[in-house]
This record gives sequence, C-alpha cells and structure tokens, in this order.
Amino acid sequence: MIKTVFQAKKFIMNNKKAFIFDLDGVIVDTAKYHFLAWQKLAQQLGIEFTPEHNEQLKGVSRVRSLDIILELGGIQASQEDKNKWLIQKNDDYLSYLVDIDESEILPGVLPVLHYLKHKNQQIALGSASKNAKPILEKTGILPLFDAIVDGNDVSNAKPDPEVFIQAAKKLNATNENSIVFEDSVAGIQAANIAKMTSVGIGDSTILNEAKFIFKDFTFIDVSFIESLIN
Ligand code: B16
Ligand code: MG
Repeated sequence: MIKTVFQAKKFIMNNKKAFIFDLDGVIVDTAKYHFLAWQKLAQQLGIEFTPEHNEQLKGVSRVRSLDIILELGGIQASQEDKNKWLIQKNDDYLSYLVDIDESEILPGVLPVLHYLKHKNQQIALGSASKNAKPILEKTGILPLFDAIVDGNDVSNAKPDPEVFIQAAKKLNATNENSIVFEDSVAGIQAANIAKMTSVGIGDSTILNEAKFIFKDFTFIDVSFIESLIN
C-alpha cells in the first residue's frame, strides 16, 4: 500500500511540467535599461562599451557584470570603488523603472502566459535580477507566477543552473519536464546543463545552443506550446 502511494506520488511529480521564464529580455524589455545604466558608468570610467559587449552581460549577475566591464577597460579597482559603482549603476537602472507599467511587457508574452494558465500549467520566474519582484508587480503580472526564484535566492550565477533547478523544485517538476525561456547565452547554457528544454528568445546566431529559437514571443504559436505541454 505504502509503495503504491509512493509510486503514484512519484508518477504525478514526474509528469508535472514547469514553464520557467527569465525576466530581463524575455518578459520585459528591461535589458535596454541595464545597458543604458552600464554604458553611463563605462563612459564615466573611460571604457568603451558597445551593444555587442552588452551581450556578455545578459543573464549575468550585477557583480560579475561590473567585473566584465572593468576587464574590458583593463581597470583594476578596490572593493570600495566597486561597491560604490554597483550602487550607482543600480540607482541609475531603478530610475528608468520608476514609471514602468504593463506596456513594458514584450509582444506576445501575455497571450502565452494566459494560455499556460488556461491549460493549468505551472509558471515560474528564473531570473538573475535582484529587482525582479518589483518589476513583476509594476507590470501587473506577479499573480500569474506560481513560484519566483531570483538573484536574491541563488548563490551561483548563470550559466550555473541553480536558479532554474530551484524553480523546478518549487514546482515539484523534474528537470527533464522543465522548459526554460531565455534571451541570454548564459541562461541557455544553464538550462542545457540542467537537461531542461531550452527555448531561446532573440537572435538565432547568438542563441544557437538553444533547442528551439524564436525571434520573439509573437513567433510562438499554440501548437508549439501544446507540444511542450504534452
Ligand atoms: P539586477 P535576467 C539579469 O536578469 C539581467 O539579464 C542581467 O543583465 C543583470 O545584470 C542581472 O539580471 C542582475 O540584475 O542588477 O537587477 O540584480 O535576464 O536573469 O532576468
Ligand atoms: Mg534575460
């Protein structure tokens, strides 16, 4: 009897799907604000920082992002200066977010989220950002999420899969039954390392390690979502 209950529980867990969404660059267009804030700091430090350089920062933690920029400029800095610049960058970034609302949600995202809810699917956030919750609140979509894992919860940044593994666990789904939507190379690598289904959102030449790639959510149709559910 105990064995039967255990097996039934295991069966239910193994069949649950987890749809895990990255935030910046996938759900909302805040990647451009990160870029503007980093670019301002880079200019101040006399470092050239282009949109191409910015690709290396997508999905990467705030601390690591600063290190990458300083490496680009060949600058060695004290921890005190680094802390000061991290606060400055985040303050600048937050100043862009003051007035954001639902219009910041990227095209095609809301229909996909609503369709998944309509089909009783579980949705989680898997983001490196420490500003994730206020962004979901301001854009009005926080209630659509069954679980949230963000930069405040993890100690290892993408491409380490910790953020997605935690999200799948919160939803009682196996890694194999988890689907990750990501705009960053580091995030796609994290999903692949965890043996999750990786769906790249963005440029196919940059995200070529993803199992599926779409330019944006308007290219994702119901039949694709259904194929992920079943
Ligand atoms: P914050 P994601 C990531 O969010 C961004 O892509 C990355 O550019 C940023 O450095 C990181 O969050 C940390 O963000 O400074 O707000 O804590 O794409 O994983 O949702
Ligand atoms: Mg992202």
